[in-house]
Amino acid sequence: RDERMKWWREARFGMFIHWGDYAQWAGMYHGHEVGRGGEWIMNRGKIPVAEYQAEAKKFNPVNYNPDEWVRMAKDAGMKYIVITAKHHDGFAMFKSNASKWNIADATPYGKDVLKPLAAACKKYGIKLGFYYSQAQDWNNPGGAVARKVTSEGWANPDSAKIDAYTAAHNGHWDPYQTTKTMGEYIDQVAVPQVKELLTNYGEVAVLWWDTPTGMTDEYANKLNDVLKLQPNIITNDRLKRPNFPGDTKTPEQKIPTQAELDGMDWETCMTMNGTWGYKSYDHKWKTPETLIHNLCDIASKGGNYLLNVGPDGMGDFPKESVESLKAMGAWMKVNSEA
Ligand code: JFZ
Repeated sequence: RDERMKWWREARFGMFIHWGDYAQWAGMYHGHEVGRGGEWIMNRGKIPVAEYQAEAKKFNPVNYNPDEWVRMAKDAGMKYIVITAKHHDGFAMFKSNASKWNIADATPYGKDVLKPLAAACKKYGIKLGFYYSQAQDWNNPGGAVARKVTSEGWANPDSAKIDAYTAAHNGHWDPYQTTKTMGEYIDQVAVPQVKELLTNYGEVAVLWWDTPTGMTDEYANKLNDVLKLQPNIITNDRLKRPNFPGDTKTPEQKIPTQAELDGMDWETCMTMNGTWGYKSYDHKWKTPETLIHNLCDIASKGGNYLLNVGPDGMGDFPKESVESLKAMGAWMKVNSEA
């Protein structure tokens, strides 16, 4: 284990990338600003499956330049990247044979974006990891939905009806979502897709699970077994609690105090503004000074800082993120030995 964790413990600083078809919605639905993370828009807006999938026919991020993305990470002093291979909306950012709901088959862009990212990471010596939403999936039938009601999103005129439906259907809001069981979803989509991710992209350094809604030990074991395809992979504590602690703890949006540390490896993930996935109107940007301060605080306590970028629907990093990454890189150059 110590051997496997070595690079990660020395890394200190990585880039989280939340990018999916939700980026082109940019936090807006029918002219309404939808609350919370931009990557949650389908759930918060209770957007019907057919409508959400139709919009993907416009997702065409022609500005996507993985070489530039990896260079920005490297110049900032980051040692690894973790990208959302599939977030809760179930949209695979890779060519998948397990579901047509993927960037190669469902969009005019028509290409796997992880392949060229893996190549760029290899070129620049940056480790690559995949975030994979194993339980929640709002478009592949049988996937789970965290039980949240629509009133937290926007004032949908049908919210009373929608709330009643979701309460009766484990959070699902579209009948299509429950046309399969979660067991079928795990066997037909989640397990095959994780196999694809751990087979087709060379070395995968990290598998970052998230929100274990509805997970059973049986499902978790099936997914955990797939990790054997990458013997050196590092995984987090969100596959299923408490029986699958993984290698790393994942405090979110906060830095533990010295007293809270318990000897486990940990990684604070954090947004630069107030959202993981791109929102056009979120301007709550942390200053570069705050970000540098956070990095020092985390490094001094022995943790890692996984700092998020939410590229937009064209494939560009927000300009504020680019500026902050530059500022952090300049500071790193002066203040680190490596
Ligand atoms: C999850 C996702 O729902 C979210 O969209 C994003 O990807 C984030 C990194 O992870 O959100 C969470 C998960 C766990 C906690 C809070 C938000 N938590 O443990 O406090």
